[in-house]
Amino acid sequence: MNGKTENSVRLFEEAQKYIPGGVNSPVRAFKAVGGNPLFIKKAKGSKIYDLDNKEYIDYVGSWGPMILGHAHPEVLAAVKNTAENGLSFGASTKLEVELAKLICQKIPSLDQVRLVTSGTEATMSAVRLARGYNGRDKIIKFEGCYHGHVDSLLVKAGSGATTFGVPTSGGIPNSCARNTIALPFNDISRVRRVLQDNRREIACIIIEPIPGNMGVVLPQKRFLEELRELTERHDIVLIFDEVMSGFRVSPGGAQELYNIKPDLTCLGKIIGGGLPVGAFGGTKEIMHYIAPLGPVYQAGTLSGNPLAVTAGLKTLELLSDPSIYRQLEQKTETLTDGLLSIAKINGLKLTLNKVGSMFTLFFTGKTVTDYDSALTCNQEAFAQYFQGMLAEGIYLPPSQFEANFVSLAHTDEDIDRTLKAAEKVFKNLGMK
Ligand code: KE4
Repeated sequence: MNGKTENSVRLFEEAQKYIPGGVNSPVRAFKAVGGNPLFIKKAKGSKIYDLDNKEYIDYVGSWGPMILGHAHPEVLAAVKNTAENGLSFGASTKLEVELAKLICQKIPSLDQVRLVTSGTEATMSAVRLARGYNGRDKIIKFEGCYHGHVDSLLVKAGSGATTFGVPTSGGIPNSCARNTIALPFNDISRVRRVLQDNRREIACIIIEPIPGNMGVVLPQKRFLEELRELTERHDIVLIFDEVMSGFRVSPGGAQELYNIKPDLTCLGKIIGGGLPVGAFGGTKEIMHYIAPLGPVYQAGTLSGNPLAVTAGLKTLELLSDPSIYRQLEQKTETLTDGLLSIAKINGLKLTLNKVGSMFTLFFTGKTVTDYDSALTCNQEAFAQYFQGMLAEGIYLPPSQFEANFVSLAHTDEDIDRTLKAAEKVFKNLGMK
């Protein structure tokens, strides 16, 4: 046992008595990388601290929300202030109107948004809305994309589903899965063929415009534009799942970066600033199909919760200086350029994909443009890399099929320390 994490080891044993697998979300279990998951006591800026007070430079960032860094003083102060007035009312508040308005101002494709409490709720509701809007049943998603644990979307899904080799989850009735068509990302000819064969049967196409859940993969030239052209031609609702990329890759998300206007957008993570907020939104024409205006039901006890909305509002306000995204990109570029050159010096053939401040280092010499190429990675080598970096005080996502996140709080010194750790780890790996 690594003496340094004995309190985490002990608590993990206790946790497994009361929580399946000892975790409340599978990817936290370290199953893909081995060893004992860490239990975190606190976090500040770019650092997290485990129960044994060991400090780590954190590149998980709660899987995306902590773009400003952990425990930002202004976010904490705003949440504490709101908490003084009560936690939840089950009635509307001014705060949720302010957040909805700010999101619509930042993302021009949104006339309206509905706030929910997770990315899963956002994507589940968006798919139901698309089906209710055009009365069709079938949906298209892309292999390796993960849209939360929604029955109809847990087909060839990425993130934890791929990490544990169950891209299509148990417990999903055939009647549900058979309406979901999973196609290779970046393959527009396959999309074209499927639309020909399923004329007027496809309700929506849902996509992570920049997938982060098979690791980070970039859309190839014109893929997204052609997808938009095809969905317009076939009257199919195009849903951008920007739960991860929204407010991460640019102030207006991937749709701003690639200048595409989807019909619906799903958001989460950063818009909650670390507290539970998701959202789905789009054109008034479609959004007016949602209850209480229209026939598509959707609801939530804690939707628009004042505390969560406060954390999201303050986070988005602090992100409103566009120069922030250039700073994030520069930090990420220094780190990723360094990782690749150290890997090369040690004879490691690795591929790195990045957009803005999210990136993935793939343990394969192939370029990674879709799910199949991502699956060529050497997961054993990745696990050794993960554990080696952890021993050096660097906390990475515990799966090859996830994104790393750089925050505004990551300093040049953090990046230097990370690259020094990589020098040691890659040297050992290179000798194997
Ligand atoms: P949540 O229900 O976990 O808030 O969001 C689901 C979701 C939807 N869409 C995208 C593009 C996502 O990345 C996610 C969730 N991301 C994972 C990490 N890849 C959350 C981490 C976890 O499952 O514990």
